Amino acid sequence: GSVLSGSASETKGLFTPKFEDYQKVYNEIAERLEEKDDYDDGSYGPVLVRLAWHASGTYDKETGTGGSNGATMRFSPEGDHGANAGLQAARDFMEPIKQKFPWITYSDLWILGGVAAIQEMQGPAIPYRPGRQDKDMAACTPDGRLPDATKNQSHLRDIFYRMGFNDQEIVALSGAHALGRCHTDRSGFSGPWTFSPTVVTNEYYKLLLNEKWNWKKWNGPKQLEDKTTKTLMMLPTDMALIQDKAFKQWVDKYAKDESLFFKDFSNVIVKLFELGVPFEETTQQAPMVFKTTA
Ligand code: ZEM
Repeated sequence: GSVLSGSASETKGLFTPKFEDYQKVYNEIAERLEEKDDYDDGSYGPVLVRLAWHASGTYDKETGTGGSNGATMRFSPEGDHGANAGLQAARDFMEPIKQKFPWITYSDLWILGGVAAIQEMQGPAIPYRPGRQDKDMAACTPDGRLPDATKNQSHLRDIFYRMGFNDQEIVALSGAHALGRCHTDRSGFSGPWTFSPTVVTNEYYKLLLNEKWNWKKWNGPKQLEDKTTKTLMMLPTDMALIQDKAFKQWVDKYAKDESLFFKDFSNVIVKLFELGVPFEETTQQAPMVFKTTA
C-alpha cells in the first residue's frame, strides 16, 4: 500500500511521486540550509554537496559496485571510513526530511540534497533523475575508494578513472572546492579554499593560478596557504591540478570562463550522481530541473 495518505498524487493506493513532489522535497531542503546560522559559514550547503559526492564517488566501473544507488554510508563500516569523517552532520540534516517525505529513498534524497545545495548556492541548474534504491550493509564499499588529499596526480587519475572520468572531468569536478572548508576534527586539514565558501564560483581555479601558495607551518597534515592573507588553503591534490600539464590547461580555461565552468560542472555532476544507477529507460521520466527558492 501507500506510505502516504492524502497526497494529491496518490492514485489507487500506489503513490507515484511526480515532479511537484520532488520539488516539495527540494524546497524543504532549501529552506533548512541556513536554519542554523552558527553552522560553519552559515549554510549546510557545502557539507550536503560533500555527502552526495562521497555517496557517489565509491563507484567502480569494472565491478559496477558502489555509487549513489544504495546510500550504504548509513552503515558501519562505510560510515566510519576516514574519508567520511564529519558527514554525520549532513546525514543528520537529512533525517527529518526523510521522516517528512518517507516515500523518497535515502539514496535519492542525498543526491537531491546535493542538487538543491548547488542550485541554492547560486550554481548552475543540475538536472535530476530519481530511481535509486537503498541497499543493506552488505553492499558497503571497501575503504580506500575515495581520494586521499595527501597524494599526487597519479592517485587522482587512479581514483577518478576507476569511476569512468577523464582529465577534463577531474578538473571540472574539483571546482566544487570553491565551496566549504576543511575541519581539523574531520579530515585534519584546516580552512576554506575561497573567500565565498557558500557560493558556487570559478574562484577556486583563479586562486590556484593567481595566488602564491606556501606550505603552512603547523603540526597538522601537509597543506598550503595563500601568501597574501594566510586564510585560504589548498590540499596537495588541489596543487596537482596546476602541476600536471594535462590538468592545468583545464584550470586555465575554467579560471577564464565561469560560464564554461558552470556548463561543464553541471554535466559532470550529473554524471557523478548517476554512476551505477540502473534507470529503467522505459519508465523513466525526463530529467527534472527544480525551481530555486531565491
Ligand atoms: Zn572534497 N574535500 N575532495 N570534493 N569537498 C573536502 C571538503 C569538501 C578531496 C578532499 O580530500 C577533501 C571533491 C574532490 C576531492 C567537497 C566536494 C568535493 C575536504 C575537507 C577534504 C580533505 C573535509 C573536512 O575536513 O570537512 C579530494 C582529495 C578530492 C579529489 C579531487 C569533489 C569531486 C567534490 C564534489 C563534486 C566539498 C563541497 C567540501 C566541503 C565540505 C564542508 O563541510 O564544507
